Amino acid sequence: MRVRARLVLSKRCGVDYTESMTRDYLSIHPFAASRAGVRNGEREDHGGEGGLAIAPAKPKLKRPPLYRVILLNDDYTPMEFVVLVLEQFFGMNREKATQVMLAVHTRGKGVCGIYPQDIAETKAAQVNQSARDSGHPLLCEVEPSMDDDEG
Ligand code: TYC
Repeated sequence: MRVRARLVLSKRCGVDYTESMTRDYLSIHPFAASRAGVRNGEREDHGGEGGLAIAPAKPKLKRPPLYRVILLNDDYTPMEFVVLVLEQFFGMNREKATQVMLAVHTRGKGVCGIYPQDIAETKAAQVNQSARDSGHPLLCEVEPSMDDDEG
């Protein structure tokens, strides 16, 4: 990722100097950058010893693979309970929760949300536990989604 960084050498350093640079982000004190020969985003080769070796920072962030949380239909769980579950665990308002519940009711299954794996599994487990606690057979499961970068 390219980051626009700004180096400001303070008056305490004896220089009142502002330089705008476009370069890979380096977490480095301006003074060290100056000593390392970093100017205008480029490394000046001073040769010999005493220079500070600086490797460009590599972007480390990768988006996690995503998983669908799937709600399954059954003949016994009350519609109102399913709506409440969708509101409680998936942040849906009543209108959206009712739409999703009816889609699951008519099609047999439906997607409640898409999340990183740990969040998806936690939500499915919360739904299943809540249904068990209330004596309903409602089931929720998780499946890999093709909607991410790896898909
Ligand atoms: N089919 C259920 C009924 O008629 C309602 C229902 C909807 C159950 C969605 C589960 O995931 C579900 N009472």
